[in-house]
Amino acid sequence: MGVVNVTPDSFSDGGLWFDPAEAIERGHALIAQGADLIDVGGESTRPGAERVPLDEELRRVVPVVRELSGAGALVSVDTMRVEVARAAVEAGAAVVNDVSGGLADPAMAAFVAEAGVPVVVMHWRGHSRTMQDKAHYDDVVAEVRAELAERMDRVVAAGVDPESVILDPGLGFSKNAEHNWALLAHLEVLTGLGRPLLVAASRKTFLGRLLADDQGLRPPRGRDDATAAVTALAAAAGAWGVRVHEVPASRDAVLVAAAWQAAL
Ligand code: PMM
Repeated sequence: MGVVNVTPDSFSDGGLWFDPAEAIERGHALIAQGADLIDVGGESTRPGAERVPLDEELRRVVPVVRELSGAGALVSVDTMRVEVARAAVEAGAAVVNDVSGGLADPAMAAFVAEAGVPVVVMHWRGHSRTMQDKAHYDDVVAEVRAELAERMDRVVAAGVDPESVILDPGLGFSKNAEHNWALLAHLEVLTGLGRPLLVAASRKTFLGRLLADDQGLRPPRGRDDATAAVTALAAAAGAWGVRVHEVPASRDAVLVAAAWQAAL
């Protein structure tokens, strides 16, 4: 899954694809590089971010979804708002990626059920402004598993076909580096929920911390090789997909993992 953030302020690529024409071009480039799915988002969810007004999110996302879907791409819309999900699906989006797992907008699950599209249900505990205050766990792997199972049950109770649910541990969302590594090291506990698992480590701060030197954290664009390493390990551990900003190295990593698995 290649990321196109149509935002001025996302932590690693904010402003780069804010102009719709640039975002569309970026989406085409990611497909040419081997992305199977393009994730288009108009609201930054970096820690501390304020929410974007609905009209602005619609203005950012819908033209990009329409153009890329119209050109034959498989597009997911990264949104927590049912109005944006609805407009994006009408414009051709094939998947709804709701980082709140249906918690932010109580109407989301019923819409996804009605639209019959797959939905990414991510582990989330609250909006960006306060999410890091909720990064407290006794056993992060067991708690994320239990909360993801509960989110899945909620969307299924609203009518979503269980076969349409993709789960995501939500790396960095109410989680510190130690929590992220624990989740990555125990992906089998999450794939054990029986649904495809999406892993989105790309360029996140825990990688910057891993690669830090005396200048401080490695900046986001210096984290792509580490991202590809996570891709290889996640793929080998049975992840269904990875959400990344730079596609080529992760595409190759997926092929390596598949060949490795096939030879076992
Ligand atoms: N992370 C971000 C945005 N969208 N979607 C899913 N499913 N999982 C994630 O972990 C996730 C996401 C934040 O990263 P970005 O600002 O680079 O897009």
